[in-house]
Amino acid sequence: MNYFEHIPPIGYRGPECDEPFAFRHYDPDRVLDGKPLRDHLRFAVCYWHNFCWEGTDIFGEGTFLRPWHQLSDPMESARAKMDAAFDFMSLLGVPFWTFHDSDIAPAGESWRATRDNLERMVDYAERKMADTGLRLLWGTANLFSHRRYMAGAATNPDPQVFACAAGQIQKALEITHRLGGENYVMWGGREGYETLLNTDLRREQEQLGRMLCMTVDYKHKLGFDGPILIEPKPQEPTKHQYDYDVATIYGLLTRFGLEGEVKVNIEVNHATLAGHSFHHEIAMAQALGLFGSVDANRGDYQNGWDTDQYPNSVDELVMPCYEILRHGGFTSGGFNFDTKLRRQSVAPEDLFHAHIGAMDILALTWEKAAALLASGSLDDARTARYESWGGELGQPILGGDHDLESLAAVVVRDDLQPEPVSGQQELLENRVNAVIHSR
Ligand code: XUL
Ligand code: CO
Repeated sequence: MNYFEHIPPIGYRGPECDEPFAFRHYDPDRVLDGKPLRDHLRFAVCYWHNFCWEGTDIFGEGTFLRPWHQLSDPMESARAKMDAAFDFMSLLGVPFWTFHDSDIAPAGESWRATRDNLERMVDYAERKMADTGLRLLWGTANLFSHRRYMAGAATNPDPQVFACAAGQIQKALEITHRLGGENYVMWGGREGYETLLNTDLRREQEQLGRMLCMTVDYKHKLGFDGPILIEPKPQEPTKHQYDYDVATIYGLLTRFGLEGEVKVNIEVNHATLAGHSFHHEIAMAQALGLFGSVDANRGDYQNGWDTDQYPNSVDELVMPCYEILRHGGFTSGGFNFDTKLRRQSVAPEDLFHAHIGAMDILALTWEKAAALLASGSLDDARTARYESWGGELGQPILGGDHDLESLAAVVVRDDLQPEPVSGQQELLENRVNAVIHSR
């Protein structure tokens, strides 16, 4: 079966090209600041939305009718799905992929059978990765789809469910390590509550802390040197999720002594669901030393849920990209497209149009963000704004040489009457727009 037989490999053809199966901005070999764009952007295709999801929604059946979903033998179907996935990713020319354990292998009658199926599919993936050169950005365990996890995985009231989740994490981390994964992701879609009427908040958060500590311990035992990344999301599917946003995760990590061990995977549409901008979440993660990776997508301004659409706006992405670049760019992370087609986009070609557009927009944005950084205009303004903290009043305050009484004495002695200074927001917005709209 060759589902994408009629599609050519996607290459860079330049901004004037109007051929749909080509990149207009993403030239993977173009060197920017000594590094090819491929290594700056570190694009990854996600397995679940593209190859597992059948185009269902809560009211409607699957619309995609992918051939690998029509096969009756589950392992044959898993192999056909993996063939299609690797064909797609090779034609698209992304360097990385991402998956959940249950995306790549079917569950068996017992845990032993499930783990055997997974092992066989990992063997298959290992060969495909060697043949195509594709690498694994991250792996993860699906601890939210099966009905046993309806009341949480780590935060479940039943310790047997906690144990099942631990077993899945153990195996998923082991196979991520075996496949050379660069990170391991934990998204806690069911780690939260539907109602406080039946929930012991303190206990559930302690259970979550225990699972995180066990995961970090096992990572060290395995010798896996990539970071564990928690992916914040405030709600959906659960009414309230404990990994609400970056700042909340920081609180959990310090509570359980895991600072320095765990970072974050920030998803655009999760940031906006939390009432933040994507820029805010990136900046907060950088400020707290937690930045790891990005699930690149976008929401819909009219909908209050996670629509997981493909990124398509330079204006919306330029400041987040600038924020990533300002702190040195990606290390182990990258841009993973945690994105799904609209349900009416039933043609195989639609998977290409979606990813080509997203990769082009991010490549263009990255160049604009690099130009903004190189111009120094925002950094200069920011440095100037805080300059007096380096002076004779600011230094001793920060150094701990003052207390409230000594500062009160300084205020009275020098009769301090500080003059407000312009924050220059509009000027700075104009500077950003000048870079976005320059040729
Ligand atoms: C759900 C979501 C997940 C994680 C991995 O909103 O983003 O797909 O990225 O479990
Ligand atoms: Co995600």
